[in-house]
Amino acid sequence: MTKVTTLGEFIVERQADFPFAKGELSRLLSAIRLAAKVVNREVNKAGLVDDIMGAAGSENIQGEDQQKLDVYANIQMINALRAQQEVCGIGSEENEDFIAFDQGQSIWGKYIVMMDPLDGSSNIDVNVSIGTIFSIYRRKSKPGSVAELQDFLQPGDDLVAAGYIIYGSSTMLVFSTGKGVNGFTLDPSIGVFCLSHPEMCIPEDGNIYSINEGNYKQFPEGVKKYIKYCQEEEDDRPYTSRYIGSLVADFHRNLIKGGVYIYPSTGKNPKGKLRLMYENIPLAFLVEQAGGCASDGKNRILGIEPEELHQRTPLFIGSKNMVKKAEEFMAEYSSVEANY
Ligand code: AHM
Ligand code: MG
Repeated sequence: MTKVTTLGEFIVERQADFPFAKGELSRLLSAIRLAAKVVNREVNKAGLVDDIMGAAGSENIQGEDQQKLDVYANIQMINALRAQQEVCGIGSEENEDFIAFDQGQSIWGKYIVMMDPLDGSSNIDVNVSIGTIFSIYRRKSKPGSVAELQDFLQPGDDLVAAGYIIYGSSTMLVFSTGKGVNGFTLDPSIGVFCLSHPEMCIPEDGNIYSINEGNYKQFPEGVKKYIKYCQEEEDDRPYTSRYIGSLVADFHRNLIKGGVYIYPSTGKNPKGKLRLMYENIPLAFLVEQAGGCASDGKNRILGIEPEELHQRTPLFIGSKNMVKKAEEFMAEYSSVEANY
């Protein structure tokens, strides 16, 4: 019988790989693993429980409809991490400001966590995959004090770990601590994440492009030209168009099969729709660890110095050669004014 490695075993075995060992990061990942299972339980019965389904009647700070499960996932993640005294603060897409834990042991925590507790929330009530995205940084301020804004506004190059949980046809946790990317699938019969996708690598080339083409008229000229390039009948093209509308699910598919996901600037969202800290940086870290690329169309996502918690940037992410090709089009047509 082949030996199955559980996430718990993997974390212990790889503890020495972590940049600042001592078991802190392991405990933190264990808290995320627990929160993921709790959120997964609720996501899986979303169709059954009226109470959890549907709009909560509140909106998040970006003014979008907030679903009840978003609130639930946010609370579960915060509680699991608060209980772990390794974390001194959390930044969440669902909270306007960062949360600085200000009592007891937590002010000695050396890490901060940024998260999108439930991404793709417009897909909750139609049984389409959704996800949780997280990233972990070392705090900049002194342990023993209350976390400050500077702890949260760190560039992706300073990340120590990031990952996502995808609640799909199966539930997976994919993460990296800067030594490659590994994927674990939840075996629901025993409630354990098992290593199913060791050392994930994204193909250098792919034949999938993922973009909301409904916004076509609002795209920059470079993106329009790149889409036309994807559709040409030449060499291995036309490529296949696949767009779920759940970033984690689109990203996960492209990571495995090869492809590019693009959310560019649009007339409605001149800086793009996706959030640098909660969505773009963690996935950029994972894609680079898997051998791919992520940019805002020009600059590496991980090199961007963040200015605000809820900052948005365009995102071009996926197979190295596809992202580079899209960037070439962006550079070539950069002087053409967007024409909405
Ligand atoms: P959310 O965090 O509010 O769920 O929004 C992010 C989602 C991504 O998961 C997805 O890729 C994108 O928004 C879809 O946006 P659009 O409907 O504009 O294509
Ligand atoms: Mg999101």
